Amino acid sequence: MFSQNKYLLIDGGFGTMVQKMNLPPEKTPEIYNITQPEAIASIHAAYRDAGADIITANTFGASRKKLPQDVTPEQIIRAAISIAKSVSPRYIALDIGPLGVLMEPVGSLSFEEAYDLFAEQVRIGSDAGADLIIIETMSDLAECKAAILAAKENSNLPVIATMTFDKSGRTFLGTSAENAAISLCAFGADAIGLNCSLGPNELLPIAETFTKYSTVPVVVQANAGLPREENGVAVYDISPSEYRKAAEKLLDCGVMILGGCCGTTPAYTKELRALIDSRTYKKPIPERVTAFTSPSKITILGEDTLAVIGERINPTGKKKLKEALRTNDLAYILNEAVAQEDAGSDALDVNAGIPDIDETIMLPRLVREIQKTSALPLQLDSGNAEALEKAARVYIGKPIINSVNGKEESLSSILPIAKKYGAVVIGLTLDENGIPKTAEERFAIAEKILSRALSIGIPKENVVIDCLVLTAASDQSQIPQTLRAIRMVRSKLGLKTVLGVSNVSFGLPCRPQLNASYLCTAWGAGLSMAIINPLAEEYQRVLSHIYALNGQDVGAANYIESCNVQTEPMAENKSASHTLFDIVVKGLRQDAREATQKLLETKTPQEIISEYFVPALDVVGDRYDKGTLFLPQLIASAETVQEGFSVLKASQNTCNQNGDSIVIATVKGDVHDIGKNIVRMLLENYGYNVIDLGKDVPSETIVQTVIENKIRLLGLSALMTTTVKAMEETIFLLKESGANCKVMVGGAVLTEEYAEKIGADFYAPDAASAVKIAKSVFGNQ
Ligand code: B1M
Repeated sequence: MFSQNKYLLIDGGFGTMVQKMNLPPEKTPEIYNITQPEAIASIHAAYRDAGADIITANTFGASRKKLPQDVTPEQIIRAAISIAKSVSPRYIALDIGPLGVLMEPVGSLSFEEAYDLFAEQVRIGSDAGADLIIIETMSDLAECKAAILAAKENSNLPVIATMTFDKSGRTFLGTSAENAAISLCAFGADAIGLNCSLGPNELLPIAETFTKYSTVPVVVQANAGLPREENGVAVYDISPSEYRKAAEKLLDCGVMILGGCCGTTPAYTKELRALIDSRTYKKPIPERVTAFTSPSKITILGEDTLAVIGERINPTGKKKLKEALRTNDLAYILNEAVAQEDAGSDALDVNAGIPDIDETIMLPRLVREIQKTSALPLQLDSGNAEALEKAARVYIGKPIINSVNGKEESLSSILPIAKKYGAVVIGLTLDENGIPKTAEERFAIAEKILSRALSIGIPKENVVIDCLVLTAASDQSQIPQTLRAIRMVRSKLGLKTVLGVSNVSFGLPCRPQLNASYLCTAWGAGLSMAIINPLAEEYQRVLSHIYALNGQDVGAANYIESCNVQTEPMAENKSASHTLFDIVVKGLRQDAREATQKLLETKTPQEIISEYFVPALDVVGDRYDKGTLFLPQLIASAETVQEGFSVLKASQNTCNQNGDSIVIATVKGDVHDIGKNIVRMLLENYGYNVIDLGKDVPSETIVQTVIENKIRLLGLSALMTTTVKAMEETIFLLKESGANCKVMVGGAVLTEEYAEKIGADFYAPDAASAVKIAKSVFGNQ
């Protein structure tokens, strides 16, 4: 369908059309497939008549997770495809939207659960006669990967995958456009792109990034401009002809498949039809880059740049790490991850290969845990194909696989995994005869690995060659051979290269200095990635020089700064110096309990909250606001506080209850409950009986609880400008009910004046003032 290299047109904003029809309300629009088939068919017919090649069946939310319990995906999807068929379009797409719950590590839905839900939709849709699958409006790379894999493994249909971006050019979970383009290609979609959120003008720069990097056709389904509210309904700010003008620029930059999203009626489709019929598609030539990604980070290897792969999560020669792997000491391993990230690594090597551990369980586990804490891309390091396959499957992003080699067994077992998961694969220049002595022989193995990779469809840029460092102590003549092999691989094959650098000095004195000099030399020969200990001071120094000279350190700013300050020697392992503040900022959940417990020896819980938890969360919130840290890290920090907080709670003496009851809740739409939980702890400490209704609590539930329990003091918390409205509504409802109950409100967005404006009786800027208010209300101060 996409290989014909011709423009294709998808229909437009289905929801917009449903709204216009004023149908009787339903829990989800997919139910209309059963209750209003004629109406749905008429929408499809209108888009078909306007010229759409692809009609999107009404299945966006048809997963078991989102549908009401009394209908099944089977009923909804079969009905939807049959309605779409009834208008005889050119192609019918099974539409798959997000599941509506966040996936691990940000939320609680596992990769396997998400996969199963998508697979069910795919099997039904494919069996019912869909011609293709559109996975759309995704903001989470993990969810997108689960959906694409489910589509590919459970059908033979072509798959379009599109994500949705905000004005910052990132998805809601922090994935940039270039990262999304490269990752979605790696996941194996047949066409990729963007939909929803913004209009075609605003999406143009993102589309340009997609066409720059995508190796498959690019799709754009923009909204009809930016929405504004008119009489409670969203209206969009550009007309069909303006949309066409903007879409022309999208086609100029190489977009092949156009369609519409919110606000685009058949009138827009008609304009797009006329536009694409007036042009011939010219396939853009993508920039073929060697890149690896995680949800919020991407590294693209340049011609002269050097990327650092932290080697400290590889147990070879590391007693403590071996012990940590044996005893499941994740805290130690995550600390290593964070320390290497802090030291400027671009990716982390992850290896779980010790004799008494099942790598097929441990490697995917480490991948999941490290991705919860570190934002860096990972290098999955194993010779065990099954372990690599399992780890690559759950990895969120485009990983590096370390490694394949020239042996037949390795080529036939590892390359298919690299192909399936779109990974960058490291090829070691050794084969059944061991490591060859000459550069020419190593080059020949590199050639063989590349040709085998190409033969199964791995693109050239995804192969990186390791020309292998031997130790100078055993054979000095081998050092120039490796460097020559690097030069040959770079110049003759045009491939990037990698080395485990530190091996060079084995058996010699002053190893760090020798390693650093060798790193410099290898970079000069064309090294692209160095697997090293990034915490070693000598490496740090040489890297700062390389970066200053090759422009990775723009304007040599970091280098100049480092020359101006008296630096302290780098500790071998920073983890020992982590304070509770650092632990929260870094989101090191596993360390929070011990650090909190230790602090309790010298500080009160209130001091720990105000000196460590709150300032650390402020730093995290500030970085989130500035876009230097993303939702997964925000969540990791919040969960770290919750861990520490549970220690504080357990440390509190059970108090005599004074009998006075207080209801507290975080209001509807708001899930921030750390502050409210602190207030609860302190109130309980002062003997109050606290009925904690939790977070995201509807006004009605709060008011009902107050009335039923004859409560005299209600405490409400809200942290977002958008949820203060729910607080106001709750107060209004409470006053209207005539309950004899005072209301105190708290939360970072509130002020004294605002609290008064929304009808609260008291404003509590912190937990201590909440206690003072309670004392004044109950007259026990
Ligand atoms: Co989010 N978040 N968050 N967040 N989060 C904020 C609030 C934000 C300011 C960050 C930022 O952009 N700089 C921003 C809100 C912007 C705004 O509206 N102005 C924001 C956003 C945008 C979001 C999301 C929309 C992000 C997204 O998904 N794209 C999302 C919203 C989800 C939702 O609620 N629908 C979201 C999600 C999350 C996490 C889940 C990751 C996590 C919350 C986990 C949890 O609470 N279980 C989280 C966190 C941790 C924060 C920050 C970093 C920290 C909040 C906090 O716990 N502070 C926050 C930035 C910041 O505030 N620095 C941020 C520490 C706490 C002790 O302070 O709650 O103020 P506070 O409580 C104090 C006082 O205010 C008072 O006493 C407490 C103790 O002294 N107080 C009361 C509070 N409640 C009281 C009630 C009382 C009395 C006193 O009576 C009952």
